[in-house]
Amino acid sequence: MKSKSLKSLLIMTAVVAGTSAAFASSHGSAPMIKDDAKKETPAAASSDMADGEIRKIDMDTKKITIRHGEIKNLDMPGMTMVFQVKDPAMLEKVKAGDKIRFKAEKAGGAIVVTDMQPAK
Ligand SMILES: [Cu+2]
Repeated sequence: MKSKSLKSLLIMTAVVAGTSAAFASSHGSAPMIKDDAKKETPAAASSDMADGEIRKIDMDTKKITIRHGEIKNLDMPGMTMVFQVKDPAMLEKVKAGDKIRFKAEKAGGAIVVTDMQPAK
């Protein structure tokens, strides 16, 4: 389990690096300007909630695949990835395709969704 988590982290790092390179070459400076504007926005109470769209829910392994926007507290850009959940009951309230706002934290080498609510 531990080595698998590490491998996921390495893959994620590679994806992040690849994404940055792609932006630099094909999108010019537009994404960078957008990032800067976001950082200057005063932080609201909900600023550590990330936007996401559920792609897949696996009740057997208690894991959820989310295509998510930037997760500021994890310093993570938008991507699609698998999360563990703090409470399996969270998975019963949502379904694939749902738009959500959620909070994720690093816990024991994994990234765990600790809070999730429907996006308005
Ligand atoms: Cu991610």
